[in-house]
Amino acid sequence: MRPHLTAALACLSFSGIAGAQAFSVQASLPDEDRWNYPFAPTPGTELEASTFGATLVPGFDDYDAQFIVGFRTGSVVPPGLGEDAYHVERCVVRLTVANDLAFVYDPTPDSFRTLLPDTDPEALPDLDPGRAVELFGVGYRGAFTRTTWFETAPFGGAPVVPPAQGARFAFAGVLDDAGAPRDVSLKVRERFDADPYAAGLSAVTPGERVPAGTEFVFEVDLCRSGAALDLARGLNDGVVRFTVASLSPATGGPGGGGGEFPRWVTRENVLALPPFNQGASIELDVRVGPAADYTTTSDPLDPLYGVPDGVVDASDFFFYLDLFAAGEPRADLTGSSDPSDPAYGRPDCTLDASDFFYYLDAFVGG
Ligand SMILES: [Ca+2]
Ligand SMILES: [Ca+2]
Ligand SMILES: [Ca+2]
Repeated sequence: MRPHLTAALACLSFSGIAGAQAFSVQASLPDEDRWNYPFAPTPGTELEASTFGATLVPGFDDYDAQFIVGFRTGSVVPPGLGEDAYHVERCVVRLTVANDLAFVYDPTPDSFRTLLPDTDPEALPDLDPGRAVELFGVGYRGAFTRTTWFETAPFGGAPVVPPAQGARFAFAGVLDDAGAPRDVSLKVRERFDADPYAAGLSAVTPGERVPAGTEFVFEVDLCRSGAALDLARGLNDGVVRFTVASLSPATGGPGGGGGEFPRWVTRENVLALPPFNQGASIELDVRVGPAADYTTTSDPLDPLYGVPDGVVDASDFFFYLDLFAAGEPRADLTGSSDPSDPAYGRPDCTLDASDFFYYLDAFVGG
């Protein structure tokens, strides 16, 4: 059976797709970072970027001060192969806190209900002190797209409510089930819970104040809020970006005035350089090419075992069977076996029969 399958599939070649392999993006500094705040005096070149909320304040977004970090990936991961060609298997972003003991560590995002006034019938108490630092994607509006936006781009267009509500050209976003970006900047007023791609975790004890120099680690949940698709689109365009945001309380005034909110080290800060290396960093592993391509060889002793080669053949099929049988997260390829379902082809962190049938479809279709 096996030799026959090998022969039958030898004609399935994808040698026309350049760079169909696995890649690891590692950057200790972003290529762009920006304090994405309507009143930033020198947007894109600040030495620190704060994140805080203007929750329920008319004229401002709930996530008022956001921080965008971006990494150019085109020199490592070949761009332009189509979003379906990028199978992200891991993505971790790290940031470092610049201010000392200014805010309280909360590792878990709070419901929007905890930010409503007590008199609101939907209000809930915040049972853990502080507000989480959340990692979202970036959505674009107005004149900008992922490929045209830049670090020092203008903040936004005409506000929905002056001076700054609903105006930003690049906003904290998630992807909905259909893959369309949704602005989460006004989530409290719009009354929904936006699932971030990740919540920032640190070594600080929850509820304690965070010392300067503390690292926050964001392990992207690829099954959440369209994160995998968003990253695939970014890799296709040669740049991946994230919005860091927190609904930390601010007391008003320029730059948030006072308040219990974090400030982050930007790439322009001397602390971002060696030996400190406190700028935003990324580690991203991606398999590029046909979804069904996992390996070059079926020989576990060959160094190319588990290295995709752009060719889909029987060795890939048996490799996938092993992954699937072992319950490996890498075998999770879809949330549905129905091609008309938006979850088709998008990992859902559940390994079941639909993944296996998806693999079969991908294998037959290349
Ligand atoms: Ca909390
Ligand atoms: Ca292969
Ligand atoms: Ca699945």
